[in-house]
Amino acid sequence: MSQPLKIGITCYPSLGGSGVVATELGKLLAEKGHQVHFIANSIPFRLGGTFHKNIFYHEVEVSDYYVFRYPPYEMSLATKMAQVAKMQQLDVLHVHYAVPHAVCAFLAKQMVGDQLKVVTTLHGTDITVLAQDESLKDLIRLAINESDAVTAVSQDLIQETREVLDISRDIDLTYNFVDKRIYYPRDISSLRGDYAEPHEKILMHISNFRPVKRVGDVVDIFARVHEKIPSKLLLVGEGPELPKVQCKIQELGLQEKVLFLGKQDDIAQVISLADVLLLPSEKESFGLVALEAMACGVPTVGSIAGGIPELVVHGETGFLAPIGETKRMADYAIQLLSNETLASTFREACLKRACEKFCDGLITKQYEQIYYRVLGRG
Ligand code: GMT
Repeated sequence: MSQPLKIGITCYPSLGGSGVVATELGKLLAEKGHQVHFIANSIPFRLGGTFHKNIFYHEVEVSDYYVFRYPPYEMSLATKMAQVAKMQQLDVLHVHYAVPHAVCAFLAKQMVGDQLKVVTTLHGTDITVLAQDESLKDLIRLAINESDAVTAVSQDLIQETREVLDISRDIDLTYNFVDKRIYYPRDISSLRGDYAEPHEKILMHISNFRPVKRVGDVVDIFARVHEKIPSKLLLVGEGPELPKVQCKIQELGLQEKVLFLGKQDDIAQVISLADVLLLPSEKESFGLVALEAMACGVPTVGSIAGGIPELVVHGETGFLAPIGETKRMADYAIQLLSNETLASTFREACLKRACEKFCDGLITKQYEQIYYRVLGRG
């Protein structure tokens, strides 16, 4: 390996795809011998309580000085980034999300000096939601333009970033990835009976139940599938749309057929229970959950939105239809669930694609190359 680096990572530490990607990347970099310093407001959940060699955690504490109407989190974060960078002599600060993390990294760099290189990874919401707000646009553009390198998790997100923010700089494509030691088809034989009868198929949806996930469509798709195929729907996660979804399930009389599993940590185990994953999102910059499913041999039926088509190959590792076309999605799911040969072909294709295109080793190496490049050691 080239010289080990000292890398600071800032991400949203709670449950969510960007936090998962950032934390798993940090763990893999640490395993490769780099020193990784997480700078966040709480310990990233994927670090758990276990000890990891080469991983350090620096907590951001927000000042509650009485003249502040709102606690100035961003100032505290920028200051902490600069302190850690100076104290630990960080080479690179890798921030996930432009707002507020890349903005804070920009400030930290002003305090530390140009030797600190900033790499920003765009995960979606900062472009697809926040950059639509005119009052934030200039700030997001500044944070992106001032980063030493910018990466985005799909080609679609790169294009949207260029269009929405009128940005012309280079943006590297760094897809989401899965650790193949964790994401593989798990043996669920002793567990499956707790969720479905032997003759029933299992459809699954996993998300944060935000409107953008269109969980109502998940229920519509399931209602149609259930008319033709004995099946259960497992809903994993929690979020603002959950009460509405519960009402819809009651109205359709499907309450015996839909199980709510709440938030789950061991997604590989849970996802291995599924015959099909449903992801009919309105927007989805990549769709990490569909990759997690793919790596466990589970095909996705979903929408042609954002980066999903870059991940799911229509007719090979899943089926895709335009956003909101729940009948078509249901027909695709029925096709998969009623044909064992087709299901097993898709399963094999899923395992192959996840391993070849989105494995941890490949993507970690891409990030390392970007770090060395911005440091002039590429
Ligand atoms: O899916 C979410 O809403 C969570 C969000 C996040 O901030 O963690 O996920 C985003 O980043 C993930 C990791 O890059 C992507 O796989 C998700 O597609 C993306 N979510 C959206 O674009 C809605």
